[in-house]
Amino acid sequence: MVTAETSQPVTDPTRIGLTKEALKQAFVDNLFYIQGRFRDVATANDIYMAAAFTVRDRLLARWLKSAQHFKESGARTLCYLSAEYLLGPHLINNLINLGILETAREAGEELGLDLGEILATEEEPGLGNGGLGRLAACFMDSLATGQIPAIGYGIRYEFGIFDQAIENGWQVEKSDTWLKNGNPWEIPRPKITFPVRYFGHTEPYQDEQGRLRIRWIPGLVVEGVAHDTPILGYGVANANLLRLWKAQATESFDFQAFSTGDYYRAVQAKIEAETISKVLYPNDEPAVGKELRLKQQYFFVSCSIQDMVRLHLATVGPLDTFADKFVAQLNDTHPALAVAELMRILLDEHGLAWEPAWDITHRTFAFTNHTLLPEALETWPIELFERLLPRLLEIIYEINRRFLDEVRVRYLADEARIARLSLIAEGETRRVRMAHLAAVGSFAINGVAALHTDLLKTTVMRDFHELWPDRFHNVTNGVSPRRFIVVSNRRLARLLTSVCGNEDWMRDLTALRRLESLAEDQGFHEDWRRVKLAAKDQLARWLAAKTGVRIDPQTLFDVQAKRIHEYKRQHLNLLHIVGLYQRIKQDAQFRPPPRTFLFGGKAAPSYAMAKLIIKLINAVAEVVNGDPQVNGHIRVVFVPDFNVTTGQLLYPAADLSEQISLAGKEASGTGNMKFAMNGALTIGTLDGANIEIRDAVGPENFFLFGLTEAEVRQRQADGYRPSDIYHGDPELATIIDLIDSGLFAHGDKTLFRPLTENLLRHDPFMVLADFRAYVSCQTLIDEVFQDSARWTRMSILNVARIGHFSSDRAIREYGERIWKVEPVPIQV
Ligand code: 26V
Repeated sequence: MVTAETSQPVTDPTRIGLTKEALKQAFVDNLFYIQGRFRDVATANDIYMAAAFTVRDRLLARWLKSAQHFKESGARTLCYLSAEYLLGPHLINNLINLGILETAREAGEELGLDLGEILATEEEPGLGNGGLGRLAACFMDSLATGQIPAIGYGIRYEFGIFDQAIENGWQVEKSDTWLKNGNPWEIPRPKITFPVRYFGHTEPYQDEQGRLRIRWIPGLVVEGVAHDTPILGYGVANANLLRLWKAQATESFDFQAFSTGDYYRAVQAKIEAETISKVLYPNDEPAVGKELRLKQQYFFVSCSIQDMVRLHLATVGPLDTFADKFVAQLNDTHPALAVAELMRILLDEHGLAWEPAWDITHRTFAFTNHTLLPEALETWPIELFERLLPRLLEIIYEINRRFLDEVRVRYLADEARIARLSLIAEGETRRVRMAHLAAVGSFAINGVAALHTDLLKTTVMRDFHELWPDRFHNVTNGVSPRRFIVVSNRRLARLLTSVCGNEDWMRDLTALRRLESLAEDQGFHEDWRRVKLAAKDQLARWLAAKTGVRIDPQTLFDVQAKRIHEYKRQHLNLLHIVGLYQRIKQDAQFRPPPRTFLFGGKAAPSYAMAKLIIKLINAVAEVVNGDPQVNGHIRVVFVPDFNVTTGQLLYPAADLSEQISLAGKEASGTGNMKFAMNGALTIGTLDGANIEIRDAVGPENFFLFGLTEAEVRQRQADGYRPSDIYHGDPELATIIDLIDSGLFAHGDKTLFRPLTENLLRHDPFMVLADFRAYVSCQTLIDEVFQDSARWTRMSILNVARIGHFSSDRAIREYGERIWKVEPVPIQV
């Protein structure tokens, strides 16, 4: 083996060996030389760190070799620009990708260590909110596995997504301190830093050739320092780079203040700089007035684009070939400033003229939209923009001027259309529309599921679609089968491998089609049920240890785990539960199969309604679980702190997956895929990727209910009156009245009023309109669940036909249709 930097062979088996003996020796060495500990005094964290360094050593040669080979091959590199990466624990994933999980377990045993305990010590890097951030992590996994040269760029948040605790039924946010024990996976690169400017003003000047140029005199300069993490592919030697930027004060800035004796000013500047990468913002909170958030966006985008330009100049050379060497994907609008930043660097720093600079920029970027919710579309007040990023705003104005000229000629001065397309929204406060900046600056625009892309074309991006129909694509999301089957569900993975005869399904999930031939096999049914029961049992044991709550693995596990949001309709699920509770108490004949309802998910800290929904789930749980009359029939549990780690326990244990958003609201959903991959059946609406999942697994293996997106539009156009539904459905009325009665609030009749009143008066997500269909569908589910052979067959067929929803497929589609990148295999 040869490293890139010295070209000297690395042969030391304690650094690279994959045998049990080599792993043991490496662990002992690392515990001593890196952690500085003897075994008998080593803490759990010391042991975890020594194990992590042992694995990291084995990544390094692959990583450096990949970098060297990519450089030599001149292959096109994909840069994924994302404000979020919700990676989940590294150690287990890397052990699996290296193919040494069992060897490591044995090595641990011989050293008297339990690998399970070591794995449980890792604090997951929660550098994302939910779907969008986890998608970025799945994509990094699939890029490396697909051998595509790639760099993921983002922010090294010191505090990731908050940890959720439940106190008295309410969500309480605790700060996430994932770095407190050190992060063995990252390598800081103090020499790879870039300055990022803020505030100040711009001024024109003439360069040596007599051309007019613009100079930005900043009011604040902050430095971004690269922190690199290797991302190894599964079963290949390719390892890609995840480069996250940490903000620090520039040295010169400190110096200036010190030399005038102004110590506090220097410290202040340091704090201000470091604040930029301090904390992850909840992405599902409107961005109003969040200056720090715009600072963060520009911070990581500027460092990343400067880094790409540096890499290009150092390897390939002239900037006119930049877009041949790099293609950059904008993960939503958070990195949309990259369009203006690349223009700035080409114009101001490299003296290019506008047209060639725009040509390069436009060939570099592609843009993914992840939501249609109008309140989620990012815009920034001009006033803030102008103050914080004066040069960027000038460039955006010029992009807009040229763009609108094009529109004016094309549509013969259609002023209304020009106003709709403009990068600047006029109004009381003028604002920059980030989605428009991303769209104008990109050669491709995509949605994340078929329905979502169609809606994108006909609603929020309609004018852009009319202008440039060929730029629009759909790439339906996918999830990593390594993370969501192999890591999460070892028993299922073993069963799948025994059926397939090998592990190839782990990188070609469509190979699971083979399972179809066993869908009726009674012996196989037993194996299948045993795997599911074991996962349910594991969740039950974990939950009991963690929260003291006991659940029965023999009951139907009905799970809704995702961010809490009204459009996702956790409260529709609750109405069904309250209805069941009421009927079980009042009708001794009514005894559906016992169910355990499990919820998991975080609410944005300032989203009062979502927090009230969490409170109601816990309040219903308290009454239902405490009522001996319904014990043994239904149980309700809120699983605290839903994240990648707890998700890994929930997905395998679910019998039923709740995907019940209002049609047209969930762009794709990816939890729907994770559950189905683990053999859960879905109850779902025709929303997001549910539609494609249902087509793939077969409509007979999917529990469909609810209005279609077209019906939703029609009902709303007709004037939707939720109170009519309440008055026309006595069972529903009883349920809502029960919530209002104080039963779930120790007599307080007002606590849940904001929720019930909203449902009766506005019901923006049409919970009441879909209630009856949902309950009927749940009744059908009770029936089918009692026919265990039927349920098992449906479950097997879901897994057999879910292959399309692997992120490997999604990455292949991006690579072929959008990025035009080729695999570059690395040999160990
Ligand atoms: C942002 C906001 C901001 C204002 C308040 C409401 C709201 C709601 C959601 C969001 C998140 C937008 C970005 C996002 O995470 N989208 C998710 O992306 C996933 C990956 O493509 C996709 O599966 C989910 O359906 C989509 O919600």
